[in-house]
Amino acid sequence: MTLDTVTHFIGGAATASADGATMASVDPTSRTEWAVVSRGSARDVDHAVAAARHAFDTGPWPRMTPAQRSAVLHRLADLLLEHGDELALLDTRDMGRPLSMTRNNDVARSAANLRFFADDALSALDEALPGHPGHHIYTRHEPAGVVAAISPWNFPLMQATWKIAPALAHGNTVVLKPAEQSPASATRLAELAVRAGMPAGVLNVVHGVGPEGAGAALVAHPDVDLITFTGETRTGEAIMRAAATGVRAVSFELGGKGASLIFADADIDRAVAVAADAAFSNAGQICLAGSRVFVQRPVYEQVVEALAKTAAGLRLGDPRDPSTQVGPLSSEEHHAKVTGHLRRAAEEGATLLGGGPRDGWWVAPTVVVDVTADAAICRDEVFGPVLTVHPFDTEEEAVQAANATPYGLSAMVFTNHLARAHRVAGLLRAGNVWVNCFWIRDLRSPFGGFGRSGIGREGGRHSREFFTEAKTVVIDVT
Ligand code: TXE
Repeated sequence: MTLDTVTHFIGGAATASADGATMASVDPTSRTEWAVVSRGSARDVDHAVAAARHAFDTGPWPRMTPAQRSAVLHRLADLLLEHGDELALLDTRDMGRPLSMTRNNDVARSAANLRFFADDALSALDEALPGHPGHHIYTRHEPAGVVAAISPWNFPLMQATWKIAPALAHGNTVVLKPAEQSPASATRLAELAVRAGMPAGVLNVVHGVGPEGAGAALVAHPDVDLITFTGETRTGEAIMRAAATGVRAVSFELGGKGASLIFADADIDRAVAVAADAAFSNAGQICLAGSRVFVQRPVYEQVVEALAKTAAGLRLGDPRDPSTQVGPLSSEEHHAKVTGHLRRAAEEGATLLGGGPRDGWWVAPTVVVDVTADAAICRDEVFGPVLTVHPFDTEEEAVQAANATPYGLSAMVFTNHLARAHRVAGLLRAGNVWVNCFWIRDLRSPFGGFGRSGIGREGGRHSREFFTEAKTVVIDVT
C-alpha cells in the first residue's frame, strides 16, 4: 500500500525537512501507518520563522485593511467547506474521531472560527481619551508579529483554526506546529490559505515532535513574538520557561478535570444524557470533559444506573461508519495511559461498571464508582471515555468537591432551582460553567481556565488583546 505524504508548508510551498527526516502518522483504527510526515528540526523551524518574519516585516498582510484580510479569511472558510469531506477524513485517519463528527461538526466549526474572527476584527474599536485641551490622546491595536501556534490532536482542524483565525485576522503571521499524531489537515489548511489569496509566508506549518523537536525549537526561537498553546499542563510549564527568554507573551489552554454536579431537583433524564455526553464524546478526549460526576444522595443510585446504561448503549466501531459514536483512542501511547488508569483504579478497590478496554485501541465508556477523591483516576486528567461518580449531601459539599482540583476549565450544573443555578455557577472555580447543558459556545466569550488549566483567555475581544500590541498616541494640538 502506498502511503500518503504530508510535508511542512513554508513560505507558500510544500517543503520537505532540510535533513530529509520523516515520521509516521498511524491510523488508530487499523493501527497501521497511513502517512509519511516530514519531521521538522530546528533548521526547518528557522526556515519557517524566517518566512513568517519576512512576511510580517515586508509583506502586505499586517498593512492590509482588516476588510482585505477578512475577505481572504472568508474565502478560506469557503474552501474548507468545499473540501470538507477530504479534511474530515484526514482528521479521522490521523486520530480516530468519528467521521460523522469531523465531517458535520469540525469542518463547519473551523469555517465558523475563520468567519467569526474575520468579522470580529472589522468591528474592533479603539479609544480616544478626551479631557486634555492641548493634546489629542488615542489608542491603537497593532499586529504583534510572528505567532507560534502549537495545537493538540483531539480536534486537529478545529484547534488549528481556533488559533490561527484571530492571529491572522489581527494582522500577524503564523508558524503552526500541529500535534505529531494529527498533522495532515494542517498542511492542507495552509495550501488552501494560499489558494484563498493569503500571501506566501503568512501561514506556515512545521511538523515534528514536541520536546527536543520542532515544538521546543519553535517556542525557543527569538524571532517568535507570541505563543498560543493547547495541550498538557506540564508542556505548558516547559513552554512558559522557554517564553521567559525574550519575555514573550503566552496564551495557554491546558488540561482539565471537569465536574458535573447533579442536584436532586434536576431533570434527571436530561442531566444523565448531558453528563454522559460531556464525559464520553470524542471518547473523552476533550479538555472540557466532565470526568467527575457529583450526585446528590437521594438520586445517586438512580443516576449511577442510568449513566451505566447510557455508557453501555454507546456504539463503538470504525470511525468511518456513520453510526459509530465512540472511535478508538488516538494513539497506542494514549490507549496505554487510559487503560493504565482503569487498571490502577480497579486495583485500588474501585468498581468499574461496564466499559474497559476492547480489541485495538478502543476503550468502552466506563463508569467508575466506590472511589475516593484522592485516587489517581479522580485527580489526573485521564482524557478517555471514563467518568467517576461520587455522592454528596449538601450544595456546599458539592461545590467544595468540584473545586478540589488544581484544574479549573469546565463545570456543569444540573438543577431546576434558579437561585441555586446562579449561586453555584458563581462559586465554581472554572472558566466555563454550563447549567443544564454542555458545549454551547459563543465565540465572543472568554475561553480559558482557572488555575493549572491555563493562562489568558481567547475569544472575541480577549483574542484581540492577546494577538495585538496596544499603543497610546499623544499629539500636541496647541
Ligand atoms: O500533549 P502535549 P500530548 C492532555 C491529555 C493528554 C495529555 C498528553 O491529558 O493525555 O495532555 O497529550 C507539543 N515545546 N491534553 O502528549 O505533549 C506537541 O508536539 C513545544 C489536553 O499530546 O502537551 C503537540 O503539538 N511544544 C489537551 C502539543 O504540544 C511541545 C489536548 C500538545 O502536546 C512541547 C491534548 C515542548 N516542550 C492533550 N512538548 C487540551 N487541553 O485540550 C509537546 N509539545
